[in-house]
Amino acid sequence: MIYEGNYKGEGLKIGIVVSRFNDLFTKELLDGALDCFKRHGVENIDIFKVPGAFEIPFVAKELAKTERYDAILVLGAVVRGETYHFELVANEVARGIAHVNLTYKTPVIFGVITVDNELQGLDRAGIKSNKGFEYALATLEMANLNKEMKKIS
Ligand code: INI
Repeated sequence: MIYEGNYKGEGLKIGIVVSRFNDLFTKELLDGALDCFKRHGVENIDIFKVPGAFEIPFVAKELAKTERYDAILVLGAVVRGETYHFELVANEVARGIAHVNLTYKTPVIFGVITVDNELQGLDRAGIKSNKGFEYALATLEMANLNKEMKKIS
């Protein structure tokens, strides 16, 4: 037997956590994700906005705890600067989301782009592709796979 999540969005409830820092990119990622969800029939979406990527894991954790969502998508953009702050934020958001994923029963999809400069950010958030759309597809897949897994558990 092979278990694989499909991309159907009908009936799913999705939570999105999106950070405002570098919103040139995060707004585009959010647009791409919403476009994907809409085209796949998702009607039930709650969006939670936070100041920066560092704040994302806290909100993702609170949402996961409720078990109200079929999946949670987190969106952020960390751009390498002159200082060590970049590494701290990038590492902590990844670590925090991994922790939420392994602690609660709701899949959390990691849609935080980490780039060296603004041009790389634009490539990922609109010019060449929109990673937000791709992350939303992964969110649908994990939401549906999790539903399948619940049936056999
Ligand atoms: N937040 C980001 O989302 N992206 C960044 O690139 C970034 N950098 O590099 O500083 C960033 N910093 C802010 C951080 O996420 C927190 O909001 C802040 O430290 C308050 O806790």
